[in-house]
Amino acid sequence: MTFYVTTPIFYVNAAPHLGHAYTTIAADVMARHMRARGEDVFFLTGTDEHGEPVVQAAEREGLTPRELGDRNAPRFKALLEPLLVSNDFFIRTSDPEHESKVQEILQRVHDNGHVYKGLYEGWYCPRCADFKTESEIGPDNTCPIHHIPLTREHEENWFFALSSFQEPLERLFAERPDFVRPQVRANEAKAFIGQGLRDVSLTRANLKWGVPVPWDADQVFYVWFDALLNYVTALSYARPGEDLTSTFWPASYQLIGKDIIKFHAVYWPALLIAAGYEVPERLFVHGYLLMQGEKMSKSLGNVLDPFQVIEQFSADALRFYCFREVSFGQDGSISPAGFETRYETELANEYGNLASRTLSMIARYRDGVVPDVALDETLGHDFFDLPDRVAELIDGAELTQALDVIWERVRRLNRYVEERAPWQLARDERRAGDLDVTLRSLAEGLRAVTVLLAAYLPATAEKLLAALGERGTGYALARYGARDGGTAVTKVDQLFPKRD
Ligand code: ME8
Repeated sequence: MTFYVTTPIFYVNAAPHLGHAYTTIAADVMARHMRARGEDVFFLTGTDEHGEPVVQAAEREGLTPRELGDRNAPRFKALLEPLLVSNDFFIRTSDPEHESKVQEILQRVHDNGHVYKGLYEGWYCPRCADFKTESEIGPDNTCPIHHIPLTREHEENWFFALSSFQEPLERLFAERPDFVRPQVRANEAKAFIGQGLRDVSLTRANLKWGVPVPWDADQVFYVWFDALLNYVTALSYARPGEDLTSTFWPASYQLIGKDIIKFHAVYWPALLIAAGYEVPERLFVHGYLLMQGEKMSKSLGNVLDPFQVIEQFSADALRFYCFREVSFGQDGSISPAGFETRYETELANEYGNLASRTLSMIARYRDGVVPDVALDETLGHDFFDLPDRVAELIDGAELTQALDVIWERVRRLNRYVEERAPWQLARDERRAGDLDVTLRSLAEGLRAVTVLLAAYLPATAEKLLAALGERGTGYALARYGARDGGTAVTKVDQLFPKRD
């Protein structure tokens, strides 16, 4: 089975912030989890380099848009390794292969009869690169997202006949209730469609920075159509000499923030149908990371620098915090103080201590070898459906709930240590058998949760699984009881050291 997951491609008008890292980590958690389940995974992320958002930022900095892209795209790319993101490809929409594929696909949309010349007259937000409909205009003709005045546009463009997809889109949402998740976002998209779709500019006349329109040398494609197509074009050139389109399209999951739902839930499926492609299987729309109650965004300036957070707390801690603190799908506030608390109470005290106590007790009481005895079935009862439950939640992109059910088991193991008090059993020779069962059961439970946590905490899991004498990370190892006893284990250094 194949699994194709994507993030939005981010504008290169500024450096990446934690909001961008958030979607990328989410996609990475899904990609890692699916790889462990044995799926053939392709994971795409990248940068959006055309359109006004980039042109205007470049002007402000006294650079050409290409120079700005060449400066900022590497900053987005450079974030991936420290974040432990395992993407298979990084697309830039300035790649010549992308540009020529966009031309080929949109020429087909034109030839299929979905494009005509017309006059655009209306309101436009240059930060969103969005032609706003009446219902999307804020007070005094401002952008409700960026709070800047909208510009009045009057342009002769080539139009995409979006209105002719009214019925196919209504059918798509009716037949596939899971196409857009969570439900509230599907309802939003349906409401937008329900107002009646209007045709939309496919090209721009007053802009030079974009993919040239093959049938009209005076125009470039409107940035959103060029950008959306990245999800398809990347597959045609990500692996030199191979075209992965038939293997991975339609995408299994496209993850986006709620700011760009109209483009992905309305324009995108219509464009795909017009071009003769299947629509993605699922679109998951997450909420905003908020700082001091406001969306974290470069225009508001309330951003956290992910590089700094990684340096301070580690990539694993950041990855964990994002999904533990904010319910994936909803808006949620984050703060440096919140990081601190979760790091100490959950990662260091609950998980880190569980790991170090378990391994050091096996070292001290059983010379570092997991006793080869039967498992404690009572504990097994709390673990038996765990891998299936987590898989089911991740299949629904419920990344916070999946982490919650794993964490409940981390806490269960800590309670088990307290209940069994191995240090007391160790004092009584007659209880040696009980101590054996306890230690083996703890080692099994610890490995099971760690295999499941590997998607969230890849560096920690790698260290801990090595200490548990485990070489694989396959999903079968998430089952309590998957391994016999007799394995040699080693102690670990503190997994989450105290910070100054
Ligand atoms: O919209 N909380 O790019 P962009 C959560 N280029 N997620 C956030 C966030 C926050 N505070 N801030 C940003 C564009 N994001 C287009 C996309 S796709 C074909 C083209 C994340 O740089 C979230 O995923 O403005 C959001 O949708 C995306 O960054 C917007 O990035």
